Amino acid sequence: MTTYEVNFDGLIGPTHHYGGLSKGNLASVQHRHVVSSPRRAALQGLAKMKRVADLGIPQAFFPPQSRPELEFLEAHGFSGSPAEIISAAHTKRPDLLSTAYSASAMWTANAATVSPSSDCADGRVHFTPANLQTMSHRALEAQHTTRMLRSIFYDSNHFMIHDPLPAVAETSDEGAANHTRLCPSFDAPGVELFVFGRDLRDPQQAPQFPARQTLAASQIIAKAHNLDPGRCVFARQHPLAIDAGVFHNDVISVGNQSLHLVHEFAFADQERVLANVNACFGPGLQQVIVAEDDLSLGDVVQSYFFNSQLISIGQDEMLLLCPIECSENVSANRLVARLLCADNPIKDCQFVDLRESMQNGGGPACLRLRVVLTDEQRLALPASIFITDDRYEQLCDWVRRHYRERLAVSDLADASLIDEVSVAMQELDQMLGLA
Ligand code: SUG
Repeated sequence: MTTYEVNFDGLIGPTHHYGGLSKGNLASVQHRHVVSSPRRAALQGLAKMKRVADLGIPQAFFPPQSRPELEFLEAHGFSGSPAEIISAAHTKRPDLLSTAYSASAMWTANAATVSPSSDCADGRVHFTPANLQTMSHRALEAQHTTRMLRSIFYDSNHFMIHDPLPAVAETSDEGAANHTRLCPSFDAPGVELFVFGRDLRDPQQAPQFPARQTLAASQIIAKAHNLDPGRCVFARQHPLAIDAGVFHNDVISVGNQSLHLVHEFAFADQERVLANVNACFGPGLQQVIVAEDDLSLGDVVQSYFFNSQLISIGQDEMLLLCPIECSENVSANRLVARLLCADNPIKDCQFVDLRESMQNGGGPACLRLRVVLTDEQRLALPASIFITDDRYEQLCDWVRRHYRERLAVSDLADASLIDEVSVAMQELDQMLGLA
């Protein structure tokens, strides 16, 4: 039985724009109200998916969520026809209109925490959809994500989709972006590293920027997934990192199989954390620590080096799929060159242009949810969500026909956008034939 990792990327939605909605995410704040290009964004995302698929690695996607979320606006007191709601929200609360129109479900690393069947006592793949309760535009995703996961991973012999944790401060959860799995091979039991920013029982050194994940949330998920407690490590994010703009752990460390790349300031109490991970893993784990002198926290956030995808391309061979910004950052570029020459499994590095997503703080790794599957589990999924040459062409064509080239925040007031999006989504539903 073959076991491998499948990347599920978020297909970037037609209302991608720069709302400046995420405090603590420097790119989001810096690009507030810049004019976006939904079409370019989606084509960039699709090109990344195609690049991975062309490596022979199974690549799938999740459809975008339908926007605007009119119920959210109604809950804020707006009423009438959709056009009336949009117009009134635009006049009185443009921030809420931007929230209701956010395409943030594209960052599927925040869709759920996933534990493969070899880690879970009942032999099923477990998913806990993230409640994303810290940011109101992201909290809108959780219910829809749960329904979508249940429709794609519908076979309960293989998959267990839990409910999201209660959307309250105590159980604040952002999914796989704060979860790393290390394993000797994909079919072997792994070590699951859960990273949190806040422990409500120990509020020392709270960062100024929001710490989006709580320890309690990570602990509940580990338990619900039936993980072996001897193979789970819980680590607190370094508050300095959060305040430098590292709002998720996948902006400051990345792991794949037996390789873990970690910045010096990824975790508070870092030595102990890495020693614990090493002890749980057993022999064979390679931990590469990147020093602040080699890549400063400022460059970590500017280049998004750690948000590269670290992809297995053969026995003990990996490819680093970096955001193009790494090639433009002197320190990140030097680091990549050094890693390629050093004794580790990274054999190749490629750069990918995802600037539209990056300007909202979403790099290559943010755009994908990793799911380790056996052949049998993969066969239990709808074939229509996998990227083949034909599907890629079909989706690019769909994007070119339905997405706007430019979208300013003021364009969200244009009532015809609702119909445009709805027509596009109906056609996509038909193409995919999902329940
Ligand atoms: O949650 N940006 C997202 C970026 C998520 C990146 N994901 C990972 N690191 N895995 C966020 O902050 C910006 C939306 C706006 O401002 O319009 C935004 O939501």
